Amino acid sequence: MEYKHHDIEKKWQDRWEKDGIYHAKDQDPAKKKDKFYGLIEFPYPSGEGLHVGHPRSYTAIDIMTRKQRMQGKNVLYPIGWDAFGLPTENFAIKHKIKPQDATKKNIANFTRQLKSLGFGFDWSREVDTTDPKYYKWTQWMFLQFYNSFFDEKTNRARPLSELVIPIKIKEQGDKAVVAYLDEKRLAYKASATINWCPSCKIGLANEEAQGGVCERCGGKVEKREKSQWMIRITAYAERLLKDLDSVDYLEKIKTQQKNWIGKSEGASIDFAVEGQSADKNDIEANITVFTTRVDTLFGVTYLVLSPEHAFVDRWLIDGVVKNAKKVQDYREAARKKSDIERQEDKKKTGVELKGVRALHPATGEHLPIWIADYVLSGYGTGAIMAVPAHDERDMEFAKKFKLPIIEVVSSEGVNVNSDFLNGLTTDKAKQKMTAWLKKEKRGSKSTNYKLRDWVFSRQRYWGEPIPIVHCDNCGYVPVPEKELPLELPDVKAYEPTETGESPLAAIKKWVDVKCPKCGGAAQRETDTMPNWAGSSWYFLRYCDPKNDKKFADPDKLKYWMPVDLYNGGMEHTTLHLLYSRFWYKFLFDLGHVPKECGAEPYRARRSQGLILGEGGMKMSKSKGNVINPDDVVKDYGSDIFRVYEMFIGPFEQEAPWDTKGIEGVRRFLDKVWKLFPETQNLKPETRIPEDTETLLHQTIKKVGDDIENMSFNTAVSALMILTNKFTDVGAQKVPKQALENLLKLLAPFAPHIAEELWHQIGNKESIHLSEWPKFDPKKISSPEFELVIQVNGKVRDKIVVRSDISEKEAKERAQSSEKVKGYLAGKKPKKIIYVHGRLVSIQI
Ligand code: ANZ
Ligand code: ZN
Repeated sequence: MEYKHHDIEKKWQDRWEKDGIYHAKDQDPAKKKDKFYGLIEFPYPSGEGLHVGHPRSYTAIDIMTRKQRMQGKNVLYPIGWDAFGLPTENFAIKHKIKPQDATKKNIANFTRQLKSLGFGFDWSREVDTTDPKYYKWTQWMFLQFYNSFFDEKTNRARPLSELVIPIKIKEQGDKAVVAYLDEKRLAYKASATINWCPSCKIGLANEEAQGGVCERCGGKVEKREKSQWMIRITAYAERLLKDLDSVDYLEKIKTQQKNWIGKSEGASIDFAVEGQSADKNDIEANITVFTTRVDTLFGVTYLVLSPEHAFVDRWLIDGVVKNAKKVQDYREAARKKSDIERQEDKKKTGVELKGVRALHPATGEHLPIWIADYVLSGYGTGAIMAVPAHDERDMEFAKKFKLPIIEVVSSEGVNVNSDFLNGLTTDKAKQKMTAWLKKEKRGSKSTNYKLRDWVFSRQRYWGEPIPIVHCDNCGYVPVPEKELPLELPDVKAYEPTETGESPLAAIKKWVDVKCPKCGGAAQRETDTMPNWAGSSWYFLRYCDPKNDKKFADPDKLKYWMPVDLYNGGMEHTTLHLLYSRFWYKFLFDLGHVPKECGAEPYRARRSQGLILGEGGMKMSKSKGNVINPDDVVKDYGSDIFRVYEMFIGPFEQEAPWDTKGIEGVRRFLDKVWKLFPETQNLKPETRIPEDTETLLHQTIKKVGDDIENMSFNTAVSALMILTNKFTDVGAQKVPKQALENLLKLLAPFAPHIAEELWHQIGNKESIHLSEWPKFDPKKISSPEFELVIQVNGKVRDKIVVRSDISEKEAKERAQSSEKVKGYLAGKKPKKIIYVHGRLVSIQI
């Protein structure tokens, strides 16, 4: 009989579903040891359908969870939909349909595709971020952020109701109290310079505008001032950084997160501004800079403010700047550039602010003040002290504008031209200068992070409505919890408005509401959440997906969390992975995630390499080299597809699609298939040839280890070698149990064919619930061997030694043999050679 995947794959998929063999069972948290929670990034159900990249990640974790299950673990391997987002909205606009309907259709298609691949997902726990029953909790969590503050003393979030309001503030009245509270909230509204994509008409977080281009459309991003909801992720910068030490992530993932958080230790220094107040305590009159090189203070020859710096506005208004027109033009030009362009531009630009000067805190010298776009407004204090001799950017700038350059660190690495710092090494100079600044009250130690607060507003339709109402009397008022979910209304048109407002803003009936607090006229917030919101906590919902009283039952969280293994794309390292760690820590702080779950959501994180098109080009519609999983399943079946995706190359590396490679896998599974039909009367008592038995045990060990190490391609090779061996020996000469072990090892990779053959040889239960084979270490390699000892080319003795004997020990043992001693007659050998695992040859 021929191997026909069509005949068996659908059959087993239906049977597995009917028997519910992949359903995870909630258990008592005390039994936590026996659980395994494997997670893949839930897909965005796009109109294009599944990409061949998706199954690479899903198959890998499918294999690992199947092995865990066979090793007796209670496995949770869930699936769901990260379904809000712009592509669906744009698709809906173009085809004049509702995003809701487009999403439904896309999910149905993805479901069909994923089911055809035989993944062991627990479909009973499916979640969908666009389902109001789900986003009710996303909105509830937003309100938790809104109603919390970060307690610097205990380094954790707490309910705003516990915040002590200073008497001074209370005395100023209600307005001051409200302002004080608003300043502390973890979700807050602020006018921020945001990355604005003029083509998508949407504000983007820094993470979504990397390289100065819009992550969604690839177009150029501009700067724009807009009032936005923000989430104070920066409060967690230190914990997000430090706790990386406690998790098992790929090293490159840790590095990327560390760089993104960008901790930088230095000092802030105040430079008084001449002509303004010279009072040292009047902070308003000081330009504060952030520097990592206080030791170079004597090398400062000018200051640079970012063009957006608030002082520039003030001086323009006060009329102190003599060249106002030039300054204004320059600011306008800077606004159009992205931060990346500003940093990377080698051609420095800038304008001196004529009419204001700063005073050097140590020498009292007058320093010119410039604005230049290489100084960013969002980092540090938005102002720098320029040390052209030792900072490359300042050097380029000083050369261009003919500003003085003073060397203060010699090539020997000690300070020069630096008064009381002369002769000190950089470290010592930093210490001394920091102490001096402190004593003079002109500066202090300071730590900066590159991480920015999370821009949480999107001016689009297809996202979770932000559950806030604005009332002229009461300010921002949360939608009462019992009114959640605040559902998206039906809209006629989904296009963003020309002004950049969300389409929701155009629905007066939805916008106008009564204020939940005072009952007066109020308006709903029309911005929606970014699609990173729903994905920040979905792994918690999987633990208890149908709960309508809580986002998840604490006992269920205690049992399942943390996720034991999370796999996903490298492109999500600084976005989703960081956001979700933060979101989790916040819920943890408030006690919504129980202590027993641990401070980190994911114990381990891995990442797959991209699958490229044939020849190694990135797959893309425009190149016409996209491989459609449906076609592969139709032509080859899902088992071959799965095995091929694992065999394509090392899991963490990119790999090009190769039709010849998939043919090779087809031959392999054909061989497995052929091994069985002639074995109707397999004899359990058959004695296995010794070398075949050794290979079997070696393969059990290797496949097991390889799966744990995610070295799937080498595991597949080992299975191929074992199959060839069994074929050569002939199935009749191999005991039934050995053949069963081959099937068990194959089952996680090719679940359908393994199940079919398993039943053909008489088993009744699913192979996926059978026990993972064990190897016998004694049978893997003989632990001893016979060491031959030659003297002048003639064999004089043979001794039995351990197989892991070292060269040194082998030579010593050879020389101390009684027989050999007779030939050596006390003479020192001229030469001794050791041939590993075989002989020692002595020359005298
Ligand atoms: C003087 C100096 C001398 C500096 C020197 C460096 C070398 P990281 O490590 O990235 O934190 N800087 C500070 N704020 C800035 C801003 N808003 N835009 C652009 N540059 C800014 O870098 C800190 C250094 O970057 C600071 O230390 C400052 O230049 C500059 F030999 O001060 B330094
Ligand atoms: Zn009100």
